[in-house]
Amino acid sequence: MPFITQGKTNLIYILIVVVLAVIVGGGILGYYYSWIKDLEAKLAEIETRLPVVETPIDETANWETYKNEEYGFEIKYPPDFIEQKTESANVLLNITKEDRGSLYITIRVIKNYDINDILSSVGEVKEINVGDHLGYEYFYVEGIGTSRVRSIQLGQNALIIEFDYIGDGQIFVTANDKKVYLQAFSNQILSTFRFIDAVGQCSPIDFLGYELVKDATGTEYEFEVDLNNDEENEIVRIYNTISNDFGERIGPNMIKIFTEDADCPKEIFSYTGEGNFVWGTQILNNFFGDGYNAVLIKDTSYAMGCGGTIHLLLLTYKDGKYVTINGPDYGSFGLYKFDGAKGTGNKIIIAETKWENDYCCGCEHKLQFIIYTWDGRKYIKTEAGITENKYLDESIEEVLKKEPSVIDPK
Ligand SMILES: [Ca+2]
Repeated sequence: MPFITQGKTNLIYILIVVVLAVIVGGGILGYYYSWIKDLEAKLAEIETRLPVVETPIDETANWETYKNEEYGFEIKYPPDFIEQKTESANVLLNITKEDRGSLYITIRVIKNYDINDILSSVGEVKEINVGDHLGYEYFYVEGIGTSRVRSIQLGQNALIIEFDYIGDGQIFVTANDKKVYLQAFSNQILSTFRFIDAVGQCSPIDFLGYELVKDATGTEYEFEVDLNNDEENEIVRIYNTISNDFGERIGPNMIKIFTEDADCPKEIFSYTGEGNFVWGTQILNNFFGDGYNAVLIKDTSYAMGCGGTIHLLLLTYKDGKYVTINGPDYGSFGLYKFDGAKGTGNKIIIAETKWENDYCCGCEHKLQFIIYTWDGRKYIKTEAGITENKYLDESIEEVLKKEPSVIDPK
């Protein structure tokens, strides 16, 4: 076979192969591109179906924050509200602004709140829950005003958040129109309400290793008394340590004052005494004549032999704070009497058992009288007389009736 003919034939073959390759390759490429396009189209379709995620704008971000540490909450409100003067001590916040009428926001505390008291004057009341606190919500209409009220129980008291809209009916014709407007406006503000440090606010009332002192009848030493004269009771609880295996109470007594709030008591005072046993307590009205009440705590320590020493400890409120005041000590066979003229606590008469080589528990003895006078800061001790006669079961009043001169200073 001549070489040239062979060469021509080969060229034709090569051309055919190249043309075929282009056709086939182009087809594959074409198919590939169309597949990619199809895929892109499908992706685009999926993308359009996905929801658009945008960072929400916090409209309340630059609002004013009202924070109340006493009741432990905060709430935000738009900055164009202006504060109003208020006469009532119960009002915590009172702000207003003009917007298609007058808008008012008032936050106040109502002591001993009972929702039943307002049921007759409002329509439907809805029970709600705000941060684990029971609450109520209702609307009411009065003249050209429409109000939304949310109350939140704080123990016996309630925090009241009230929104009032006052408009003349030009913009909102019906009461319901006003209600809808007021609801939208107040919802946003109410959504910013929160209790601050709700856990830290409430104090425990039980303490490891301690129990409430009980008297002989099993009554626990827990008193309601208004010590700081704010017309609200505090709870005074007196604890002693739990007895050990030998029936002894080793640690000292503990006195604590809590705010009167069954749901969330707050500890406001704590004192750890010297004695480890409490003989008795008593509430004393206007004890120093300064208008403040006091609680007497007779505490003692275990003693060997014939009785122990009783210490008169007084819990009261002075110079803006709760304080304990040390009164006199006396032997447990002794007697005492609060005898001040203006405020019984200004003078304390003590009658001590006078031992005269006749040491005997439960026997008659003469009594040594001692007068303690309050000087405004502490008790000043003055020794008085010794009785002529011996006594055992008589009260201090009976002894003084028989021997009145015994309290004359020596
Ligand atoms: Ca009080």
